[in-house]
Amino acid sequence: MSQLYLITPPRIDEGFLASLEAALDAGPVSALQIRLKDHDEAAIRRLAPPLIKAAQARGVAVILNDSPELADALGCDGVHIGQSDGRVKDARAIMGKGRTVGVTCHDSRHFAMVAGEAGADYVAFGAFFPTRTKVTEHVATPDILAWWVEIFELPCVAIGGITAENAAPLVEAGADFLAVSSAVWSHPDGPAAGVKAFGALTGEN
Ligand code: TZP
Ligand code: MG
Repeated sequence: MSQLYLITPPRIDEGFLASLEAALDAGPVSALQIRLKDHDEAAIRRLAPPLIKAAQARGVAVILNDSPELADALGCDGVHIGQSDGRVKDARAIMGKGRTVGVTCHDSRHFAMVAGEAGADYVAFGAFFPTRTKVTEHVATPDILAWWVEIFELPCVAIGGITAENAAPLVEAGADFLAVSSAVWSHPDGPAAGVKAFGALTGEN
């Protein structure tokens, strides 16, 4: 069993709050990553607070992508940093011990071990499947998850093109979290149906 970790679409408008609330109320969601790649910082500062409030009110941890400084300023529960977003140590200094620092590790065992050693709270591997949400530079396979969970206690996140239909091998390999964007927001029957579709994989049903 894995937990669902939602990622916002890269571009949103004010109407996204209703979609988010519908998704969060549809089934178990453990974390929300605010990843607004198509917006500048001023827009993120304007768009993020209602999303953060809605998620935190439901006990969902809010992780901001890219910037520990902004994550802290906005009152997020954590930050997700890429390999070029600075060091885990610096993110930790800003976020403190009580909040989450997650690290993108692509398909690299080396990056994951370095992140774990530096004190990350989770490592993220991907992309497992073709995705239109991010340009794919690295492709991961489920064996990296199986290797990680065999050796380390630190949670691992699977990311990239994950749908309710293709996720089973990732769950079987031991992914602690399935990080999902378009399979929820672009589900033909809407975001609530998108979350419900993951029910059997995430413990609901
Ligand atoms: N990192 C690797 S793939 C990806 C990110 C942020 C996008 C995930 O979105 P989707 O729509 O679930 O493929
Ligand atoms: Mg980044």
